[in-house]
This record gives sequence, structure tokens and C-alpha cells, in this order.
Amino acid sequence: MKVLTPVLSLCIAFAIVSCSPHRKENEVKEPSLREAVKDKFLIGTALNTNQIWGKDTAAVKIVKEQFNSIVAENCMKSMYIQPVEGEFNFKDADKFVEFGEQNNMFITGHTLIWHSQAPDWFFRDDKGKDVSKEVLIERMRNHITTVVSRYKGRIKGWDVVNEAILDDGSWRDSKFYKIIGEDFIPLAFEFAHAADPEAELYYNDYNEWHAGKRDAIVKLVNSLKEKGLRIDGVGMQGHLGIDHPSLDEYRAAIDAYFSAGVEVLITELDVSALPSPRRDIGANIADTEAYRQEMNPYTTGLPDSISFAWNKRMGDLFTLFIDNSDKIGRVTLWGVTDGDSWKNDFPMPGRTDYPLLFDRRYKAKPIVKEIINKLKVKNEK
Ligand code: 9MR
Repeated sequence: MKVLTPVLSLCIAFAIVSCSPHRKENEVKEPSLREAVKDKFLIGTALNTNQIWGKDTAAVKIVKEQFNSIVAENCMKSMYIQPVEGEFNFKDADKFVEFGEQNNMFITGHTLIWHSQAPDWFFRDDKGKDVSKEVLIERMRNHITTVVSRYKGRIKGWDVVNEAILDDGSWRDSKFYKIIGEDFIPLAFEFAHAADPEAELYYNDYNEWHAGKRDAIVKLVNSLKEKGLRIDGVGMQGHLGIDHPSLDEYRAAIDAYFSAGVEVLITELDVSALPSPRRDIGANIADTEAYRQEMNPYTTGLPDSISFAWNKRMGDLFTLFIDNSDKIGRVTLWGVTDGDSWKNDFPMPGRTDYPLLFDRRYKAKPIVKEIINKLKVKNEK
């Protein structure tokens, strides 16, 4: 080996020192959400088909870096997955599950039984009349069994029934309820469990902080348990506004579900920054209103005051979730960027809303760092 000149040796020594861990201490990369959250709860996002198929590369990058759990925003709903009786279309759903497995993510199936986005054939006979109770039960059994069995052991949790209860605690008068009665819920849970006994099973709804709805959901959980059926969690969708509902109402609902013996999942979180045409807006897509210019005030960006209020609200919600992480299994955002959000069209079409953690240019909002800091502080305690 050649003898090194003193000058060269000095240069090498300098290079080693500058690469040493001490020198790098100030340059430590911020952890991502998924790194900072550790095992407090899963942190998830809904994926649309552009993301599932890798077309929206910027969003896919965010999903892989920041989240450890995914749910399909639309492609597993019955009108897409079984548009015609007996003809299943698993193309998007297969790709979605593949994405989750390749990235080592917890995969949730959304949703098996929902009055909305269910194809008409589900409830009708060949003369266009409502089918009998027996026929609808068989259709439910076949749909649930086929879909859940296909992803047995791969999809770890299912939104089995979605939005069956109204804010006042009464049953929604859906076709499932009209034709079968309230038994459609235990039946759905029974069929899902039979198809994959290992999968977690959830009831999922919006406005579930509303006292009437909350008490009815607790009653439902108890009755499923009394029947010996499996229910692991209540999904609180979390389509919220800046100042409504109160954190106390939200906390009371988390406590109530946890006390009923199930875990709480925040399943579809978004916080609208826009004025709301009415209170308790919820998420019933039939409740849309005609566009009004004055209800769409921030088309070119949020004023500082609203941005501040939005940030505070999202921060307060995450503080609540972190403080109650013993009761919460997962927090899932309903989309990656503001541009993707369904809130741009609900409850009024064509507005510009700002409900998610990443902006329209795929940039993390300041709240992302704040949430990471909150998680870091909690980790150190
Ligand atoms: O975000 C979804 C949107 O793209 C669809 O058009 C809409 C149709 O029903 O469903 C949205 O997601 C809903 C979810 O599946 C269930 N809870 C309410 C959500 C918002 O409507």
C-alpha cells in the first residue's frame, strides 16, 4: 500500500470527522407521521383510484412516507364491486390490496352494507318491485361472503355496516331496514365473520358524537355482543367543522364506545374550512344544496384568521386522539390532499375547501409538523 502524504491524511481525517454522527446531530431528519405515531394508533388515509394505480405519483409518495394504514375511498362499495348481480369487478380492489401489502400497511375494507352507492338490482326483482326479505338476505350473504373471502387474511378489518342510524337514534329508513328490519345488521356481522373469522369487524357512521346517535350505537354494540357476534370497533367518521361539534361531545362519544367494550376508530377525518350552510352537516350525500357564491369565499387561499382557526382545530383533535390513544385503534384521514377531497363538492358542489393535512400542491401543512411534535412529546413522557 502506498504511504499517504501528510496533507492527504489530514484531508481524510477531516472528511471522517465531518461525517461523524456528532456533526450530523443538528441535521436529524424529522420523523414522518407514521414514524412518530409508533404504536399509539394506526395512522391512515383513504386512497382514490389514481393513487391505487400509481398515477398520482406525488400523492403515492406521501402515502408511503406518512401513513401505515389504507382504506379504499370508493372502489370496494357494492355499486362498483358487484354492479350486476353475480358479476363482480375486483380490478381496483385487488390493486388496492396489493398496494397495501407491498407497503406493509394495515388494510381496511370499506364498506360491505351501505344504503348509499348500492346498485338498484340489490333491492329489486325483475319486475322492478322490492324483493322479499329472504331474497335480500341471500343477496347480502352472497355479496359479503364473496368479497370478504376473496381478501381473507389480507384485509384485516371491515366496515361491515355503514350509516344505519340517524342523528336522533332512530333507524335509517333504508331499503335494508325496510325490507329486512333491524336484523340486517346482526346478519351482516354474522356473514362477515363466517367468511373471515380472523378479521376485525366495525360499525361505521358520521355525527356519532351526537348524543341520540351515540346512545343508539352503544345499544347496537351491546345487542350484537349479547347475540354472541363479533364487533371490534366503532368507526367515528369525523367529517367535522372548525367549531362544531365541541371537543367535549367528541370525547364523550369516544368514552361511551370504549366503555361498551369496543375500540374507537377515527375513520374518515376531514375538517372543513368553509362556512356551513347548516349545523350538523353530517355526510349523507343525498343532502346536497345548490351552489351559492357567498358560500365559496376562499377560492384563492385561506385568510390567515381561518388558517389559524383550522390549524388549531386539527391540532386540538389530534391532542384529543393522542390523549385517548388507549381507546383509539386508528386515525384515518379521508383523502391525501385538499384537491382530492369529497368536501369540495359537499354539501355544495364546486367549492374550494381545505380539509386535509396536505395542500393542493402536495405540500404538508404546518399542522403535520405540529402533530409530529405532539407525538414526540407524548413518546418522551
Ligand atoms: O369520498 C367519497 C366520495 O368520493 C363519493 O362520491 C361518496 C359517494 O357516496 O362517498 C364518499 O365517501 C363516503 C364514505 O364512503 C362513507 N362516509 C361518508 C363519505 C362521504 O360521503
